[in-house]
Amino acid sequence: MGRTIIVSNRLPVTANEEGVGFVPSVGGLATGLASVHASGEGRWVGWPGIAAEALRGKEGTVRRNLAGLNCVPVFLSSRDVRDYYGGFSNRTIWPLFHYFTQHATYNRDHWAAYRRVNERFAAATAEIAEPGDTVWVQDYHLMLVPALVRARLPAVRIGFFLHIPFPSYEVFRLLPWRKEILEGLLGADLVGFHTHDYVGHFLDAVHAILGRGHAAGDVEGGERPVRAEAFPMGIDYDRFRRAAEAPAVRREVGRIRRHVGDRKVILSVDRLDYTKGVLERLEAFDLFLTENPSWRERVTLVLLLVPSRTRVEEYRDLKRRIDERVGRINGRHGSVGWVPIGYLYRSVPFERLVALYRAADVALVTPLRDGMNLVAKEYVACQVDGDGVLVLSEFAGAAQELGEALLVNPNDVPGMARAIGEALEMPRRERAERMRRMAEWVAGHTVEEWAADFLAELAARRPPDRAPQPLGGDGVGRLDAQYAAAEARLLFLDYDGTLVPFAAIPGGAKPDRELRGLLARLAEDPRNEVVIVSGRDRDTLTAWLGDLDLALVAEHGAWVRERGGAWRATVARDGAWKARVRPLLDRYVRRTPGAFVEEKSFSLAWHYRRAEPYASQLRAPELRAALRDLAAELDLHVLEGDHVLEVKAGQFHKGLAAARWWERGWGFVLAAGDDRTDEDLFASLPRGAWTIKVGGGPSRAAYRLPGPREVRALLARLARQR
Ligand code: GDG
Repeated sequence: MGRTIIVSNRLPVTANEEGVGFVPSVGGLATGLASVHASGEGRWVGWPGIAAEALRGKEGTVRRNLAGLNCVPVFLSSRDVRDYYGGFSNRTIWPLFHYFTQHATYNRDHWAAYRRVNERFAAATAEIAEPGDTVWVQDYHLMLVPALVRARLPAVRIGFFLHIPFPSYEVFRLLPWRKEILEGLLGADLVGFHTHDYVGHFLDAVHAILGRGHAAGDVEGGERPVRAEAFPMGIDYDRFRRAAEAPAVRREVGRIRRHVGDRKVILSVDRLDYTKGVLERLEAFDLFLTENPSWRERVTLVLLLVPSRTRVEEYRDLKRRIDERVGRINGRHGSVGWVPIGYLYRSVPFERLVALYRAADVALVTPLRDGMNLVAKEYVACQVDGDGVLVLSEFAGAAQELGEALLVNPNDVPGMARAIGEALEMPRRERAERMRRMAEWVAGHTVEEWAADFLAELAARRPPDRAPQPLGGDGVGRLDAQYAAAEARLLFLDYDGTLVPFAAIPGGAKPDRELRGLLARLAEDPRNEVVIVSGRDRDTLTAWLGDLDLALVAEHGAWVRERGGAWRATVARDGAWKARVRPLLDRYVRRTPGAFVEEKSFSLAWHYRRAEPYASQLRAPELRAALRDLAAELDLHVLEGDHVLEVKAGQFHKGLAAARWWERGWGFVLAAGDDRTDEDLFASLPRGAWTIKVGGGPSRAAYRLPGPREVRALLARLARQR
């Protein structure tokens, strides 16, 4: 196995201005990935946390010193930091992905900086990555990096993990650069999120915006398979557990306890951010005290807020409002001997944080939106006495794992006030039972396992070299040579998506002059047999191509017209089944705006290319399921093509239809097609045939061409050879 290269906005260490000293960053990510990074030859690519201007002339020293820690710096100027980090990352993506659309700005300069900086991260990564290495990109600052690295190193394994929520399609689509962001992410082999909801939202967006569906989390189409999956991040459970039991922390807990006397302690810990729901939380505490005067003087809320993004207007404004509200609550409810809210606006050392966790009777973790929220898990890990109650927002990713918490809707202030009361008055046995279950979960799903699971899934991804190879260079030379040398050549060409691009309605894909000329020239050569193998009906093929000297296969092999011959059916005709199926398809047409039914002699096709992607994404699987029983009863086959479900009776497919040409010996056989029905054709061909998948997605074909334009270019070259 190769090395693992982690790529994140920040390195796990921060440089000082001399570029010689480094302070470790202690966030959850740094600890979680420490084991990955420490093991063997790994590298970590990121920003050393200090603007390039301050390090001018010392870059070499920084680079060398960081190399000793297996770290590779990406230097960012203060302008880069302002526009890429403070700008696009934190004023566009952060608010939008947390559903704060009112705070999101759409600034083109910020976007340009984001692209530029993502390019730089990709270049730095590509410079050190080798075939066999695994690249693991972290978080919303670097969403373009997977595709940018892929463009430079097609064979490397790339993973991406998003630490914040992925919003629903209706919110994501507000982003002017939504397409670029998705394409950036799809450069990865595996895209990870904290919860299944986020995975679902991401797949919805990929389908609606890029038109690429998915089967059980595997995104369809594209050059390589891409998988989206949930990997809920955990914490370093043992580290918190050990710290909570350490003598120094015990002493600190004793001091806190002595200080608050027999009052209950409610704890709240966040980075100061509008997503955290601090104002609503304060309002709930206020209401709780108003409605429950008996609790006055008997409870203290410790509000720990870590300063963050202090230069951004919204954050300064929020800080002012929190200060005011804390003052108001303390003024209104407090007494000479009791301050309801102990307010700390700073960061505290790790041991002190752990002591606060352990001392707290209740943790109030009520963000309006949070990707995961590690504070909730850390609180659980620190309850070494098996006591304590967690009140948790249902909008934190953690809520999906910690179902024994008291779950609240942070917008429902009275509901939160009630939950505070419930938490304070919960019987000891119930508290212990709930905490025991949560602790078991947190202990069993640590951050180390999170990283290991993600990397194991990434390693299990199908190696890209088993997919069709791009047809170019050497391949083209051999193909041309074999064609030139062959006395008898057989060419199977699918029509829609292969020779012409898809049209919104089936009638819109008529062959143009260039195509007809091209086919005529190929057919003219006495050594060639050209067969158009299509899903279309006979009449259309006759009208469009009937005058050329071609063989035609219609309706996926149900009809064959040899050169100069007449149409002949390959299966017996019995249309009785249609009367049963048609009403079902019609019902789904009425329920799916834009969908329509095409009737062919042996089949009925339900097309949804023009349908609203969101609706068809719901309806197509529903219809497929509804057809299943009917198909079993009437002995029908349901085929899935590109944006079409087709029902047919009898056994016929493109591969069976092609068999009639095998009697003759051929020196050159080529088949090109773009959808699933062409896979039957590819599978039926003898070894040595040139099979070409047109467009993205997995295929049995040996080669791949991007689209109809490239197919035509290939055919034109062959036609010129004579
Ligand atoms: C993202 C997502 C997701 C806090 N105050 C102090 C302190 N902390 C530590 C906590 C905890 C971390 O900061 C905060 O973790 P969160 O999970 O709440 O949020 P972020 O890491 O900022 O952000 C989030 C996470 O990524 C992981 O994927 O859960 O949803 O937004 O570890 O302990 N640490 C110390 N002093 C403090 O005052 N020492």
